[in-house]
Amino acid sequence: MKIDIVSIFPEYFDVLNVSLLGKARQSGLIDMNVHNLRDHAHDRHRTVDDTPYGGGAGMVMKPEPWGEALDSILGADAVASDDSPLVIFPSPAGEVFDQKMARELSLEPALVFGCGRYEGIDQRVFDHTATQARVRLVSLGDYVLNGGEVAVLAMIEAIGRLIPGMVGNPESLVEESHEDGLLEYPSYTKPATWREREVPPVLLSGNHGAVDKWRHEQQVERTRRVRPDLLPPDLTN
Ligand code: 6GU
Repeated sequence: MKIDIVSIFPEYFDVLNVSLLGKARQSGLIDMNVHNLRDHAHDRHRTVDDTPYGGGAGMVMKPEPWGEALDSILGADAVASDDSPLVIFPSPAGEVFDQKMARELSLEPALVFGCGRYEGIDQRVFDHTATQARVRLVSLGDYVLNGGEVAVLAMIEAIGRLIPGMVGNPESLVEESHEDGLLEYPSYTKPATWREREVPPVLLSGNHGAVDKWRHEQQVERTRRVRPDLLPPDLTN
């Protein structure tokens, strides 16, 4: 998978050189390039923002540096089609990111992330980019971050670990929270007693059927308690 990131803080993405994602880059599974938006601002101060038309608080990111940066990645003459790269603008005004979206995005050959700061990016950047590529605005959830960088780190971690060839044990991917729509069951390891707390006896029983049943019950109970909004209709009540 090819990943391009545009940001005024490229250092945020240095962390993607470590751990599993770092290995995926070294192995060539992920080809990632981070671009500094300021390289596309040509005034003396390399300005990327300005005051909003119509007034109001904060600053808006100017369209020209964004246009030049995205042209350099997509090609200035690119025409949007089903085969175009997918450009994701992290935004609290976007559709909410979830495991299903992470799965979809892990199948994309080319992703571009455009990280806005300040009060946002001039709307014409989204409208113009949609003529050159596929565009989605994506939010991490209902809270406000100062910019898209941290959101993109989270998205890349969620997407990257789903790319075929990424995780050592593919089973560990399906047995997690959200993959089956429920939260995950509690896990235990040795010792069997710790600070007078016992591991649930069923897990020591060797009865795999009983273990599976117990784990599923735990998933349903936990989901009902913490995230009732996730419960499928047949498990509601
Ligand atoms: Cl994707 N961006 C920003 N700036 N804030 C957010 C977000 C994204 N998702 C939740 N809050």
